[in-house]
Amino acid sequence: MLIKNSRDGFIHPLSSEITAQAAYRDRRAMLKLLASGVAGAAIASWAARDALAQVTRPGKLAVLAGAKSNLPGAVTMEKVTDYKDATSYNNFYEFGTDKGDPAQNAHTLRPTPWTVEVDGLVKKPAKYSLEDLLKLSAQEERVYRLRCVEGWSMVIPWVGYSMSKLIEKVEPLGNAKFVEFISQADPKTMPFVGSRVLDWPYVEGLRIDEALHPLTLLAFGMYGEVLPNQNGAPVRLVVPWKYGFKSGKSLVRIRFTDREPKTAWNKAAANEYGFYSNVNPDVDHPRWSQATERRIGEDGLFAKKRKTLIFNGYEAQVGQLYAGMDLKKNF
Ligand SMILES: Nc1nc2c(c(=O)[nH]1)N[C@H]1C(S)=C(S)[C@@H](COP(=O)(O)O)O[C@H]1N2
Ligand SMILES: [Mo]
Repeated sequence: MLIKNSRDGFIHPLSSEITAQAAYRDRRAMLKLLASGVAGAAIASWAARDALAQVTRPGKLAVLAGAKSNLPGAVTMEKVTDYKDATSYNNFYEFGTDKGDPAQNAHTLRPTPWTVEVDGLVKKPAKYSLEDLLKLSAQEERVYRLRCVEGWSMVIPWVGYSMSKLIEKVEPLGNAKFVEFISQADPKTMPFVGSRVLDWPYVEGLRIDEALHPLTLLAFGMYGEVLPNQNGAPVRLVVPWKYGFKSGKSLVRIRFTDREPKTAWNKAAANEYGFYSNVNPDVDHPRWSQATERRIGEDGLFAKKRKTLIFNGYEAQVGQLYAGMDLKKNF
């Protein structure tokens, strides 16, 4: 159900009614979705995945099926990173700063129930339940490279749809120039929220044309399954031509603004993490080179480092967004 803001004249359902009937309705909604086979994709709600597991595949998570994307650049032929590596080597500072911390600690994240508030400079602000977001558009699988600013990369088959689908729904106003992506910051379920590494919540931002670019993915799953908690369940962004930190996890709010958002990493160290943060082998991080990268899973003794590509290899798709800009100044 789409819970619209009451200022639009829509009324919030009683919260007691939501909690009392949540389990039943989620299950029913999920079964309906599965039966309707939305765009050929089986979509499971998080709330109901245990129920689904019992019904269809004992012991396994519900499968988030997605047809392979036809979007130019959205699927690479490179070897996909092992699931184990992609789910045990993570950055998710809300759960600790070591690469193994999120896999250890993120079991306390509560991806259900979940709502994402979309507001700011839009004609139709709304709170979307996870189920509504899942229904908004057909899911597709996109195999993207993701390049971390720290010098490593992975190749991950994400499942989701273009962020532009959601943007079109809320109808941004003419003066909306930027989009702010705000992650959940719940000290009860996220043990490192409150630590002083970052100013919480984790905030990221894009220019609106970057957010509208079809490659910008709103992701709900990976490897054909719902997102594991440590990878940003239940919904995150994936912006494949930018350093990994631009891809905010566990999003709860998406806000349209007329000013460049103050992002968490830019606030922490403006000289190290610019607003754009496009992958660029020619602009070194002040403390290390960005010319090469290590592909996770290939880090044996004789593993060659790979050359980092401008825009992470997506220049043909996104280069024109930055025509005429000095990429060394706007790093
Ligand atoms: N909320 C939140 N989102 C985040 C981060 C984080 O610490 N908190 N880390 C970012 C960084 S630095 C990277 S490289 C990617 C890692 O995503 P992955 O663990 O799914 O590979 O998530 C990004 N999104
Ligand atoms: Mo990163």
